[in-house]
Amino acid sequence: MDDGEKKDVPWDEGENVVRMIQVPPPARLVPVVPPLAEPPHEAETAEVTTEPPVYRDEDFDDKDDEPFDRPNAHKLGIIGGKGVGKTYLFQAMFYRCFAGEQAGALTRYLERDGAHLFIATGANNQFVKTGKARTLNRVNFIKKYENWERLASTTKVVQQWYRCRLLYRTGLLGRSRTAMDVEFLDASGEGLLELGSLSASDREVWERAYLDARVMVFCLPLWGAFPASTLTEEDWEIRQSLIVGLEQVVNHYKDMRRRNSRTDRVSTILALTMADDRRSALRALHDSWINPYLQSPYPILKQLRRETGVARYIANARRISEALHAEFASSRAPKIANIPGNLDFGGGEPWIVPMSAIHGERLDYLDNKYKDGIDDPARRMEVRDAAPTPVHVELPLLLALCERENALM
Ligand SMILES: Nc1nc2c(ncn2[C@@H]2O[C@H](COP(=O)(O)OP(=O)(O)OP(=O)(O)O)[C@@H](O)[C@H]2O)c(=O)[nH]1
Ligand SMILES: [Mg+2]
Repeated sequence: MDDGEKKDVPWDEGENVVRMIQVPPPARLVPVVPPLAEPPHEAETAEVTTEPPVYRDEDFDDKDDEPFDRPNAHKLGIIGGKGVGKTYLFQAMFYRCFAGEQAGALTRYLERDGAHLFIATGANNQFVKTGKARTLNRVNFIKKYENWERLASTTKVVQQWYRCRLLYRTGLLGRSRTAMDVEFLDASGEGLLELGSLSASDREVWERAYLDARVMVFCLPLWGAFPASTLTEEDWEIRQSLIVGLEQVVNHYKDMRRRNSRTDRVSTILALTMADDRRSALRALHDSWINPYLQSPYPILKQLRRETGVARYIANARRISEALHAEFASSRAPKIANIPGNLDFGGGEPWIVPMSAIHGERLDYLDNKYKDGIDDPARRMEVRDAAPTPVHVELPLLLALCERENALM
């Protein structure tokens, strides 16, 4: 039986859940982003063979000696099983914050040039000791993402530790300046997070990365939770492994807290990644919450900059989250219905946020069209001026900010 097959919830009935993003954009702003190319007929999810990120000297802006560990860093953990979109999500988050003016709902808070990126260099080759922080060249960091190059799956040996420092304004008049350091371990789903059993050193890395995180983002592709009935046999199998992977990751997280007798409250976000993917059954959600943003992001980003924009955005996000809670609760499959309840670590049930880091069909289309790879001049021409559009990836950062300032949540 098709255990996960769902009828769409009536997203647009009653109160108009996402009225804000359905407002037609002003005509003159529409051409800013070229329309997305037609998807290929057979969208393949290519096996990733690209090189892992190896940072060279030119990737660093300077060689400062700042320690990576800062006692008042606000830790945000992003975890999930293999291939759920963690690496893309972090890239997309940074891309969205890079220019404060284009940071959507974060624009109101972010300083101009308010997003900075550091990488831990490790100490004595011990990954668990993060050592010094080196400033990363931000333009190089997002280069592959911006050029639609497929990012490699994160293996255990290429895991990296990042810190994204967001300088922002607080206070009634926005005159106080402060910083939030978001730490992110780009961990390997296969090599660390969803391992069947963890070694002592794996546990150390887990604890170092996630024990003190105030906000935890658990990733699961939207289509994995709510698959369309047209899924292929292969996709059904992948879907099963996505759900097994999430359960494993949550078990490790719970064990870690138990081992360390931690009962402190952690806010959780269930990131339903890849919400642009057609394999999801929730087409109305896609059409109202993802697609308008994907098609013309700039008018929406502009609306979100306003104070009323932020409040409405959070209100809309809350309604989407509530509707998805109802959707999970009504699933016929216990393994799906149980997911939100499994993510309550004293901070209440999670916010559920469908998001898209990159338009997957276009990524597949470019891979299929340019077999000669990324250096094909025609490909370069095609991707120039048509960078990916991250959709709602800034919400976890906004929620983390609210959490830190005890506001809005
Ligand atoms: N449609 C769509 N596909 C995505 C998106 N993000 C990632 N993907 C696809 O999912 C694949 C895996 O994404 P990653 O970000 O590498 O996944 P990960 O969670 O880091 O996986 P590991 O590094 O193996 O733990 C990518 O190669 C893309 O094909 C998205 O927002 N939309
Ligand atoms: Mg990865």
